[in-house]
Amino acid sequence: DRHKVARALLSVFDKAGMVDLARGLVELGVELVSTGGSRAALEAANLPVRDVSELTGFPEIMDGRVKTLHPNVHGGLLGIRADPAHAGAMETHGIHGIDLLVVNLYPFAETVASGADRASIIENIDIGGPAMIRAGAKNHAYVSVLTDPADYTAFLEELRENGGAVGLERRRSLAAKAFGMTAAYDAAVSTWFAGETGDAAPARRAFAGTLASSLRYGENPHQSAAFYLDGSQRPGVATARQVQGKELSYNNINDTDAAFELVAEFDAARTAAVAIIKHANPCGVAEGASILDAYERALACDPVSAFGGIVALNRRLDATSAAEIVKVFTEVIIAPDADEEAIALVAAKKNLRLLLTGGLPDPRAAGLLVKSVAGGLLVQSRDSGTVDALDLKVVTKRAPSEVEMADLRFAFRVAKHVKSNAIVYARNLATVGIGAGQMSRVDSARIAARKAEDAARGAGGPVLTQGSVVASDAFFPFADGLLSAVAAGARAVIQPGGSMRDAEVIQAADDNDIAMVFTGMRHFRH
Ligand code: 93A
Repeated sequence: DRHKVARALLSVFDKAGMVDLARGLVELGVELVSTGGSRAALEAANLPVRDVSELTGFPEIMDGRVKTLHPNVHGGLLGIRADPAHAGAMETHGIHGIDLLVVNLYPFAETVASGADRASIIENIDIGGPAMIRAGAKNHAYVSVLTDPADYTAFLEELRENGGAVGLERRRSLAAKAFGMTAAYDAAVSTWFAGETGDAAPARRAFAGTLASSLRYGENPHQSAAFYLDGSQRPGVATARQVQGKELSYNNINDTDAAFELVAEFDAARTAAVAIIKHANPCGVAEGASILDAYERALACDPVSAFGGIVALNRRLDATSAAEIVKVFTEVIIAPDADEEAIALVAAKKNLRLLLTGGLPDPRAAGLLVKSVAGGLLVQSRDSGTVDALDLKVVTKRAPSEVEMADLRFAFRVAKHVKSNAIVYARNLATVGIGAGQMSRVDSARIAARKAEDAARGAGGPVLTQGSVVASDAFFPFADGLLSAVAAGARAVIQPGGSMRDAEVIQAADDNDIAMVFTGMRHFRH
């Protein structure tokens, strides 16, 4: 099952290790063929090499878009030497077999990551490289395909030990690696396109991603887990710099993402905002005059749940805020940036992770969300709806006051990031009670109100739902959910509307002098 390597085609973007490999091949009597840049590098090292144009009888054209896409190359890679018809075709057309292919591709993901323009990104979609890699890997019965410079040394060693021949086992494992590489490459291209268009349908196979890290375990210790990058470079937990602290766990990553996407809903130029997250749901969110002010008000919503939580900021972490945050046991702090003094304060808590993202993700940006179900993947565009873009309609006799309106917008912004059914009470641009993930909306309303009572008891202060506003992520199917909010003391309501019983719900609001606005947009989240 050994196959002698007589001729090699080298066409690499990343030239690392190529000259050493080529020198070893020449010493073993292998003939080298190569494309423009690779050939120049080999010639500069004084190695004998023929240009691929000699093989094809065709120059590189269209700025290199067509250089190896030719039957003399692909016939040489795909021909079954032992098949008389294939061998005859090679003879007739003067096609010489290629036994070794050394290729690595145009750096597509790196070009996207560098922030390059569309034209450069498109130009860095390698076509000829993957075509050759797939051809050679398919014909691994004869062809060895090297796609990773890390494999060069061991490959040369095997050749040297076997008189210039390579075994089937290695050819097969190189083929497996090659197809994995081209699959991941095309997944990155597809993910980029889908991210641009926000259209989920073409992306059904787009989620190979690039392995960022193997995690110690998954949601539970008996589950294995890994973290992949999707190449979008969206600022957040995947691309953040971890300044300090323990390794992030699966749950940390999930919760930190929820926290940062929520806080990114608040334009940092307009206001400071802080979100505290537990089990992917917020237990306190507030805007504030400063990060410190926002943090203190967010914490007041549910200080019991905030223990062991994740804190996300929409602005730079300053020293005074850091000093307050570290007083409460916190798993992760994520912020666009941090002062040196703040970093020093966090350093006192060795395990606390500090993540700096360099910026906020755009809440309106297109992108995809993926979730697996038995036997399938569910893919959808991200919920990029924001309350700012909505046409809010007052549906009650009483219109909300200006202060109520600001609180309603705030509450609806938060409700988008609370698992359904979501009920959010807010007052003075801070949450005062959050009900999440219940099977009935009335239960979410009751839980939110009860949490506000608990917080009031803990603080020895008034129950803050009195005179608050309330947001619901979806319409109230019956008046009972609204009446429960009224009972808790809410004075204004924001909800999508659209229930069969809207009239009944509006009537209940009017009977209680409640101001209500419809958004026309639902924010389910599961
Ligand atoms: O532009 S391509 O898609 N068209 C081709 O025919 C082709 N053949 C090889 N890109 C092509 N390649 C790629 O060129 C290889 O995958 C490799 O990354 C690069 C090597 O070019 P050079 O040797 O000129 O530096």
